[in-house]
Amino acid sequence: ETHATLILLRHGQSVWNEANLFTGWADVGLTTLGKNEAAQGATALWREGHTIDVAYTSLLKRAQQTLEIVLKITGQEDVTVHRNWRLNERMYGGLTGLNKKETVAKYGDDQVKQWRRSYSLPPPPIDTDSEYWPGNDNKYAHIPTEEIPLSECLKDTVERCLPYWESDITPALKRGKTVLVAAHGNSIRGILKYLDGISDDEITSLEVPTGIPLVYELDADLKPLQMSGAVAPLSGRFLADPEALKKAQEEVANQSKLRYGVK
Ligand code: DG2
Repeated sequence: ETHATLILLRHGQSVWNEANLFTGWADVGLTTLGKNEAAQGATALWREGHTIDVAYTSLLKRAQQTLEIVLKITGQEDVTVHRNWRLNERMYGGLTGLNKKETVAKYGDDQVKQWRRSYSLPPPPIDTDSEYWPGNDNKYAHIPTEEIPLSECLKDTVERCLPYWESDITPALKRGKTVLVAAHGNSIRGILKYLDGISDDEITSLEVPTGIPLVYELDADLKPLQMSGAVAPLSGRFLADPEALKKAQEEVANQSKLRYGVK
């Protein structure tokens, strides 16, 4: 029996998604397409009649903008929004700002696939002199320096995400609330790995497209219920038709395949 509802939403296309750059903690806004994706996601949620009780997002504006669009379009601007760095995208280290395909041309397909999708192999560390090192950004002035990552693999992302999940998101779900989390490709992959108990190996091929809400129904122990229309290994359901979903997921994977597209 459904006790609580969890909605996970990756932000719409960002300026750096469009340019095909590794983004991580770089703080870039949405493109016009990205805003439209957020609006479409909102419409899909509205059609299903979801009433959001509380929302969580990262400290990055692409996720915050997406959340704002969703709350506005669904007429729920009054919902309380909690922002926390622990929901940020995986920190992409020394790859931040590099073009994904140029990086493949330089280091090869396998290496870049490892950097993007391996569970426990982090990308090279960022230089602390870099404008992209979060320690140089006042937004993170409240975080002890030793907790600010120089680079993260998905495992690192899960490890810094889960304490917030436990302390702030779990209590709302335990109280039977409908919770919306507007976050990022890899922070959401981390949450999904934990929620659905996905193996280190299987998580490498799971892609989260931009702007498509993913709905989970949880029981009183916060175990996910198997939803109809869910695609393994997930027990929750993306609000998109299966073909469109598959295409959107393939596009994410293809961002680092040289033979696809121009960017
Ligand atoms: C993307 C994900 O993050 O990239 O950091 O480049 O969800 O914030 O757009 P997002 C980035 P990939 O791991 O899919 O390459």
